[in-house]
Amino acid sequence: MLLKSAIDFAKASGHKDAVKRLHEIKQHLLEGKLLVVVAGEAKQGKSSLINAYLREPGLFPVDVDIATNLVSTITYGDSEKITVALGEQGKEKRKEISRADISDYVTEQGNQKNNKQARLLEIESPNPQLKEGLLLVDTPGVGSLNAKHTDITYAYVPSADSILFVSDVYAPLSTKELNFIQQISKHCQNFIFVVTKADAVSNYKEIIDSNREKLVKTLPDIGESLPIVPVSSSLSLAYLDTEDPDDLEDSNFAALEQELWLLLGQQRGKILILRALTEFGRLVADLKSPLQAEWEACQNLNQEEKAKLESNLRDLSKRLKQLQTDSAAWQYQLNDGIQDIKTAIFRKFNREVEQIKRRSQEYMEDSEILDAPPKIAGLLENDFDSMMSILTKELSQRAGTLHIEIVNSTGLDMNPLAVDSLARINLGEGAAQVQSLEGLSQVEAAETSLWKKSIEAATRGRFKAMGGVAIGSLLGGTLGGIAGLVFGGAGAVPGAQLGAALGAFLGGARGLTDGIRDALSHVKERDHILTKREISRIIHPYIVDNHSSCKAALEDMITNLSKTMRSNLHQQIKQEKEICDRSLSSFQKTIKLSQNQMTHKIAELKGPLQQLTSFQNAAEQLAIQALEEPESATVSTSAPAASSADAASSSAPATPQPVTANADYGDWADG
Ligand SMILES: Nc1nc2c(ncn2[C@@H]2O[C@H](COP(=O)(O)OP(=O)(O)OP(=O)(O)O)[C@@H](O)[C@H]2O)c(=O)[nH]1
Ligand SMILES: [Mg+2]
Repeated sequence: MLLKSAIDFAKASGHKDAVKRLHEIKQHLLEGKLLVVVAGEAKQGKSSLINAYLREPGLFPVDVDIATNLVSTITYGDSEKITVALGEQGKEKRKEISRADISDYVTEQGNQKNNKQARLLEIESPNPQLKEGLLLVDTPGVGSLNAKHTDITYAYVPSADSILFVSDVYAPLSTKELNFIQQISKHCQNFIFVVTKADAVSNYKEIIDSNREKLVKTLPDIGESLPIVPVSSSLSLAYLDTEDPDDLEDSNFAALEQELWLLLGQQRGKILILRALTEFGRLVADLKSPLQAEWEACQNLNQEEKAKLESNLRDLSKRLKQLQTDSAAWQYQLNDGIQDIKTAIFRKFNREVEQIKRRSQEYMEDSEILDAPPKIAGLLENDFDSMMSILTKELSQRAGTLHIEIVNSTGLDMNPLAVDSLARINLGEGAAQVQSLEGLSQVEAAETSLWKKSIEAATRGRFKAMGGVAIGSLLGGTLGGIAGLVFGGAGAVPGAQLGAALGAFLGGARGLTDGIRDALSHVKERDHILTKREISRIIHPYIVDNHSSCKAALEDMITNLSKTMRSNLHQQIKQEKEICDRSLSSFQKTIKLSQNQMTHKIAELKGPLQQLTSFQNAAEQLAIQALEEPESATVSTSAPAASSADAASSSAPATPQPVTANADYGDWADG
């Protein structure tokens, strides 16, 4: 609604640029992908779960034998389009394939040991279940034959908005699964535990209780409250044929969807909305500023007052001009900030590498590994991948914070959502009531409650999803980076860029691991002491090489980050200066008008200013609402009985409202 009114307003007043920007904001909001990664051991029913969720039997190949051997993603598109990325990292080619060909690439049967050199399968589909912006990722079973693809899984996990961890009713979570859960919980804690194949046993309560107990031990802080949802994909798919409401109800998919949207709505949905609101607020402020200047010029001011206003505007323009020079203080602040980030990141990096070294010693004490030395390659690879994901995420978060600090201390970006003194004109009570134009020249950041709250939220990491790293452009992803996303534009860039860099790094690191895996497979079975010595001889140079390639990758990332941030800030200053200059020139023109013309002008300006002010107020209200909403909701571990009657009685089960149209935020983006 709000966006639609704003678009109408901009159209009516002939602001073509603004109409375009508003459409972009709407588009961003609609395109904001919610990334859901489906992970778990082999054969637990991950692909079946996605098929059932999408109500598309057989879309992702399912088998009693190891099936999925490639990471696959699916997201909304106007028509179905299936693409595989083939070949080496960085040099991969994209090939469009048909649905019938999917299993030739994605399954172990069709593509043994991945001899087709596929890296990723991407599907765009007009499936209505995806329309709200979900991007689902099907992954090969963790620890399956295909350790090679864990890198891509790992690249998705840190930016996941939710991880559906899948295990079946036949056995409680194993140690291996719990280890993996613990590993990924460092990157993302937005878990939903899905216990599949609920139809296969008469009572799965024991399994759920046992899983709960184990989760509490593994993740003491959050284990108690994490949702565990039993489902049956088979029943959900059977319903498509039988149309028997009992099947649908017993599948418990309604509960799963509800749990999922609850989580997504709390996390990313909030950020998407805040970002859109911020972009919106900025645009409205841009439109308003020149009108505001004209309005002021028409007021009954004496010469002195007029001169003061004009000189305030000139001063602001001058200050912005100064900010464009190399000697501006923010340039130093940026350099220093980057230096601090670098120090902190490398300190952590060194600690982590030491830990990996220690862990490698521990691995060699493990008889399971001594019996099968190549296993250590996978473990170390995961350790390095995991470290890099963590560091990149931290880098992205710190960059976001630095960006906010700079913007704040230069007073660059007066929070466009803030109703500053400039906006506080009482249009209702006539021209004389107008407050001063000081606002225009106040470069201090507006210290409104919202602004403070936003910064607090950003720096305290209130949004768990913030600072995530997307695999980004590397895999042609639609995901943007997340750091500083709340503040839109600039802050979002480092995240995406870092994501791409991380993806490239993880791809490159594979070569190293393959090398030692081969060498390790030649370690002869001898007594443990000799085996250990030999493994040690092989992995030592591997660790050294990995250490230096990680270091180089981090250095590159930081250098690029600094460049991007600098150019973003320049861009922002330039924009603000343009607006300031436009305001100045409208002021100067208007002030020369005759009394009669001014009366006209005031009548002309009143409507638009009122409209724009109400847009600002509405946007601020929505943003406050989004920020204040309680972060956590109690989450149930409901049994199938929880599924709603609606879901059972209609052919399309009731899906909780998608975040973009969440009732809590109103339908401001509709239309
Ligand atoms: N009874 C029953 N069987 C299921 C259900 N979901 C999956 N299965 C079966 O479990 C087996 C594995 O299912 P998949 O969906 O291929 O499992 P996956 O986790 O994707 O397997 P990988 O890709 O090999 O890791 C298949 O034989 C499925 O038919 C379910 O809800 N009920
Ligand atoms: Mg599968």
